[in-house]
Amino acid sequence: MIKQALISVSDKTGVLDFARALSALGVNILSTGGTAKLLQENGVPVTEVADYTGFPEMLDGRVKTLHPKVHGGILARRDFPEHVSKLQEHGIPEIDMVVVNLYPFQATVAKDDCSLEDAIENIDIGGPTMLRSAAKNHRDVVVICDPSDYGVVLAEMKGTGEVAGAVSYDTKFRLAKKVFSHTAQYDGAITNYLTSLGEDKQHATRAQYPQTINMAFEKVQDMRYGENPHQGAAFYRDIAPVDGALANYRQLQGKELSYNNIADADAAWECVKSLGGFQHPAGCVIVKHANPCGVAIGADALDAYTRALQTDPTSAFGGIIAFNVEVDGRAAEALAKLFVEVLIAPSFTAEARQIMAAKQNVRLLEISLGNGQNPYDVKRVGGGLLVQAPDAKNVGIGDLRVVSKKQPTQQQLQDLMFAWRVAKFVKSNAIVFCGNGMTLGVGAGQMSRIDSARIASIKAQNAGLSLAGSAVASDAFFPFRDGLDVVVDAGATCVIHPGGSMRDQEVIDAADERGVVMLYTGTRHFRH
Ligand code: 93A
Repeated sequence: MIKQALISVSDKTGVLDFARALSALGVNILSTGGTAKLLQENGVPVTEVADYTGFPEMLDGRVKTLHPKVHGGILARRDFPEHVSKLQEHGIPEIDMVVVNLYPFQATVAKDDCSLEDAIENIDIGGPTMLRSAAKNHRDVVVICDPSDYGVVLAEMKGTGEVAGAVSYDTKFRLAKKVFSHTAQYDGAITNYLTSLGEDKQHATRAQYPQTINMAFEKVQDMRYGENPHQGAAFYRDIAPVDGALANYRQLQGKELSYNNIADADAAWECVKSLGGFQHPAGCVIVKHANPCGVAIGADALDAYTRALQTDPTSAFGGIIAFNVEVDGRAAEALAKLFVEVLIAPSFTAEARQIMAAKQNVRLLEISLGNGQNPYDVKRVGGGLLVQAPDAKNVGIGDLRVVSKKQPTQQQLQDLMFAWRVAKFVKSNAIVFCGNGMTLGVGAGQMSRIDSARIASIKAQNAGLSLAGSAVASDAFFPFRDGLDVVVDAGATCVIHPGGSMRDQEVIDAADERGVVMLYTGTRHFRH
């Protein structure tokens, strides 16, 4: 039976209704200053902790609840007679429920003008202490650190479970686990912040990469296996995934996602999200083994898909396909003819869903478009972690520099921009031939740029696509003229790459000699 609850919350969402309901169930409520005031003003009977302990809140609120009458009441084991008699000896009533959420440390340090002083004052001490006490003693104490749990707890208290008016052990255990994960994250955020401060300890000179990095993830699902069947695996997502991130997916139908599905879906989704701003509104990306094997823009989903599929219909078999526009019935009909593992789009029309329902194995993922950026891009290496800023750079027309004698036409500029955008998502060394808003040949993941160029042109040939007059992008500069000769021999008439090689002049001269257009981006897009 819950007879007494302590409520002390910074985020006051939903707390008034919850406290009112507790009070109606006969629970005695203790509260700290601000929370008590809110309850009192709204007619909920409450005792201030200061009156309860006989000690005023002191030191600007730094000491409010750190008192044996509070912690004894939370931590005493109800099944240990010595604990129970100790409480009686000192006149300490039991506290059966703790409802606390913490000073907003993360939100405080996220502000540009936050001083070290502000940050420190927002390190909650009493709150986590109560949460941890209650979570440790979860067998007898209900602990709530998240307003979204108020409803569940109330429902159990009102219901007629094992013991009428009681919260089940399973719920208490779940809430306790949540608390330790919450306080660990909170301490992690404090460590990240403090170890990012420079010599002068001022917020203004915070390093982007702190001395320690604490990152918190929560499990979405176990998977049958990892990259290969002998590897176990699970998928975890950020506690709060950024807007538009793959981890926000809503699966509408289909088998469980596999490890490789999720990895490839991410590659497809990131690529298709970057296809905005071209002359056609719809974009489609087909991914196989983490590389785009067909990318196109088009008038609508069907048009973009039809064109993307032309690049490499063989590899597209069993692929992952992403759109940046709604998938309608016409597109779904075409898609239903191909063996597809995963389809991703911001939305599917009812008609499209009906058509795909006949292919229950296809996983349908809905994710809203967004432009959130993960703060870190990480890669595990033996015994460590490589951390970098994500490759968020999207080169614009204004960043380009024409280095050849020949000037590009408008159409060439568009095609070069498109090829460059796609090349960013192709594993290095990347060579991408494009024309008219679609990929014509993709060479990926080769140790030699020349081999990537040769492969891209062979693939175009295999697909029956002509490279005559095509645009080509190379994710890094051409170190010698030989790579350029291969793409021009294949039919390219305009080339885009970062520039910056020791032999830039040799390569520019080659472009002029061959009579092709050449542009520099000044930016490289290695992807490994
Ligand atoms: O300053 S504290 O670290 N010291 C305490 O003893 C203490 N007790 C509760 N912070 C403390 N709290 C926190 O006060 C709670 O975690 C909660 O976030 C906040 C609620 O204060 P109020 O009820 O005055 O708005």
